Amino acid sequence: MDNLQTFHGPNAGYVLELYEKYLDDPASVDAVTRAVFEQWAPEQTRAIEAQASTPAGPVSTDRYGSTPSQVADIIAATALAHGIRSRGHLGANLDPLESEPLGDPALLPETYAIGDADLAKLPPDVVGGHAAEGASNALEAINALRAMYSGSISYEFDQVKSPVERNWLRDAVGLQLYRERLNGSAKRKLLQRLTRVEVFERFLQQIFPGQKRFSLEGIDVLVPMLDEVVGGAIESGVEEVLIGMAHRGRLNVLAHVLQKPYGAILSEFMHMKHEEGVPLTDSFGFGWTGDVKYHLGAEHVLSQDEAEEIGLTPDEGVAGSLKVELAPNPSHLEFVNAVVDGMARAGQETRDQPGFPRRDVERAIPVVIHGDAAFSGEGIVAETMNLWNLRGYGAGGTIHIIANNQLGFTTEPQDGRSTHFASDLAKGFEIPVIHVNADDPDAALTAMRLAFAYQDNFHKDVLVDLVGYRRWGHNEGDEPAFTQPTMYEFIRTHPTVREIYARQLEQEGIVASQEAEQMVAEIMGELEQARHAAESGLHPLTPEEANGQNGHHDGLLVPRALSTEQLRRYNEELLTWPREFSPHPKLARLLQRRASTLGPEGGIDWGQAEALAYASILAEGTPIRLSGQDSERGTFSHRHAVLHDQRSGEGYIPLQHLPEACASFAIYNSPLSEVAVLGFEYGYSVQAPETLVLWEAQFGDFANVAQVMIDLFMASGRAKWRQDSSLVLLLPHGYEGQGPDHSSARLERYLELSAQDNWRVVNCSNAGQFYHVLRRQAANLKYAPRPLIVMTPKSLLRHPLASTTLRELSEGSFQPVLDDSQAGERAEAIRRVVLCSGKVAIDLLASERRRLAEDVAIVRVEEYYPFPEAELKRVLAGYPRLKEVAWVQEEPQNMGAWTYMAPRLSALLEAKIKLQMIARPERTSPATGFSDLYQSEQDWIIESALQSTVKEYGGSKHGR
Ligand SMILES: Cc1ncc(C[n+]2csc(CCOP(=O)(O)OP(=O)(O)O)c2C)c(N)n1
Repeated sequence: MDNLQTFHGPNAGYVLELYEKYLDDPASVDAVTRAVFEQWAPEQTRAIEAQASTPAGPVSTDRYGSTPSQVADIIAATALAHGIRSRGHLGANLDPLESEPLGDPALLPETYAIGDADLAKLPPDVVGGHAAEGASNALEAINALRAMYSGSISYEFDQVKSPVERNWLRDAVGLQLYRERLNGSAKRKLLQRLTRVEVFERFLQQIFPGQKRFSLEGIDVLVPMLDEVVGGAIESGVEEVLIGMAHRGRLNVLAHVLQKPYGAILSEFMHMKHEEGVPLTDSFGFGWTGDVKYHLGAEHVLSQDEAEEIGLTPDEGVAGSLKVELAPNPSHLEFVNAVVDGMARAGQETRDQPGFPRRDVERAIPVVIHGDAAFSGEGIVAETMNLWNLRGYGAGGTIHIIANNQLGFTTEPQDGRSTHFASDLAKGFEIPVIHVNADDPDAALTAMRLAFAYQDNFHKDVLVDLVGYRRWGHNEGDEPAFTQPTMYEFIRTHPTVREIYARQLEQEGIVASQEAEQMVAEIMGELEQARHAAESGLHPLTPEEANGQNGHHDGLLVPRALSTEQLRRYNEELLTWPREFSPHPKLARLLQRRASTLGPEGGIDWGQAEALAYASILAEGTPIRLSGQDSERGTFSHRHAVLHDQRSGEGYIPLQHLPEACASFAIYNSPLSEVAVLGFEYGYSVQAPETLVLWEAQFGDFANVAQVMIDLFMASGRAKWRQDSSLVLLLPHGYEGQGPDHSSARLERYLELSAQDNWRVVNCSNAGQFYHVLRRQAANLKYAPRPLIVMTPKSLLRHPLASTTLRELSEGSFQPVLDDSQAGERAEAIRRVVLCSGKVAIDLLASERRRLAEDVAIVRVEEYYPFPEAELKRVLAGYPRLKEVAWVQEEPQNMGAWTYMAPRLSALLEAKIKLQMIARPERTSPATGFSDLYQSEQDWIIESALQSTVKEYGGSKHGR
């Protein structure tokens, strides 16, 4: 077989693969190939094996031409077919702007030294699959294959690790399972839909020229694609579709997918005529300042008529069964992704039984629409995609759509990403990718159907890269030709997808020549009517808006007190595990210490108080979800919520086995991410308002990696979008000489964001206070939902002065201010009150110098926000001869609570009382990296606080 020389590297590999298949089962290859292999001798196989190990190189046509053979042609045709199946996307016609695809030698017949004439002589079976069906030769089959894999739709599946899924995907494409042949009426409906999308944008452009609307035009087909998801969801019995998307096309999605009335959108535009961002009135008191219209969310329960409009037949459309929700989001691109996944996860879980929540992934599906520039550029995208297969964070398969208009504001892909496709990042997460040309509505709907079916079958993430263009500038006030002149020259004369589709339907005789224009006129008329209606009335204020209370209450509900017997029972149950279960003996001993702390002498530490709080909350029917890095054990080895059997490694979670518990307890070690995890937990808490959701930072300062979630969702979501969350942040905080980055949880960040009753910020100085604040949070989930920010301790976790007693847990309640219990009888003698919080308070209380400082009282501010004005006044009034109040903090002056406390204390203190401040000097870094400097600073703080006159900072030999 001379012609074997023509096979190099991969080509020879194919021969072997086929030959091996043949040896295994002769029937597994087609008849022609089988006939050839039947004549092969073993030495020919060896020759091929030798060739398979040599590098691939171009095959000389001469050489090939001089040694044509049936085998060579079969192998070449098979290899070409394989090339098209696996690399077709590189040659696909994906760009409505008609750029050349990247191309690849694997797609070219000449790479395999075969021509059309040779292919035409071969049977179609050599190409195989669905492409071969109905073809009369291999050339026709190859052409059919090209249309399938390199047409206006193409696929990347090789990154999918599961062979079952890969085969499913290949079959779905090969057998064209999701390419529906639409009948005439379905095509008309689709044209009607595309007309709505386009006319809506055109109308806004006409009436409000230059106003930002972030038009969808160029990727209009996104709306019918979302219809496809909604239709699929109804058919699959999904209860909720949760959508996250940025500005692009949002108004269109609001109008047509969320069914927000045209009139409501138009009146928002009219209002914005005056001044963007100014709310209807500025007197909203406790928390409603609004957001621009393209950030707002919406909810909609689909009606029967709407189901029919998107093509569902009456018997399919189960009216009222599906809620579609668009999450509100800030300008900050892509951050909503994690929030939406968290919402979907919450929607899938039932939490009214002990143990982990029960999950039904069919109940809610997340759909996230990305920008092409943002998808590649923003790290939150990768962090969120990493969640999909994690026990605690999987959202049951997110459907991703890249609304790929090939520009990011003015930046072109070659400046915006290092990879060829906008979607390439997803491949690292084993997510199948479908690329599709946005000017081909049939292909776009096929892509969406396939994506939905994959999600529905496997409950894993899937991505559609919808390649289109942007008809206008980034926003409508922009001139795109400043920066992309040639692109926009092309776009100017490029027909819209509606026009393209209308022409196609006219040619097919499905619509008459004037009908498409008639559709335009009708929808224009509808919009015109909506405009008149909107002009005649502005939004009325709701009573909540009008009275400015917006969910604000002057006090919070106080949780029910628990008897000591009840708490003892919980304690006992938490220290019980199955007889055959054996945790680490040292840990078992450590935990059993918790049995000895219930007497009057106390000793209940942080971990124990926390566990008792959770037990009591679960017994009251409130579910709990706690996550964070290493939170199961606790970074400081203090929680041990999950025990591990020393033989099997199996986990046991006592809080899931409490006999009294009547709600779920979920606890997860999170991946090493702050922003995605915190966003996820925020979303979860929004969607599961009855659940106490807690996120714990490893050290408090790492929370600034998630600053976007804190600023734009937690702190202001309620004021902008009326989005309620009761998410709790546990932020380890305190100066213990560990250097700049493990000391401060940057309390100042939370305090500067505190306003309009947006959340609660506490720094508890003992375990009892922590227990009570958790219980207070749980008791107010419905009545006054607000996030809770807790500075949590490290060394105080086990400090005797920070421990509590059973009686305190049973009889006490959370105190925003703790007076000095030892100063009561010396009240007349007190000249100075030291105000402080958290760990420094314990340092002061524990100091030797305290005995000498007889005229000093140490008062702890346990709650910063809401500012405990009345409590502070009451406590200070107990010291009638007070001369000065010193605010003491470990943080530098420009950090910590000082800048928050100073004006508030000044306003509260009588003029004759001096306000002092004791803190480290202003610094750029929260703490020193030198332990001796740390210690001398700390000594200076304690020493200065516990004497009557505050010395200038200078206690350190290192100086300022
Ligand atoms: C985190 C963040 N950085 C910067 C911006 C400013 N910005 C708004 S839109 C935009 C371009 C986005 O491009 P792309 O993701 O492709 O979406 P498109 O607007 O093209 O639909 C930029 C840079 C932003 N909104 N968010």
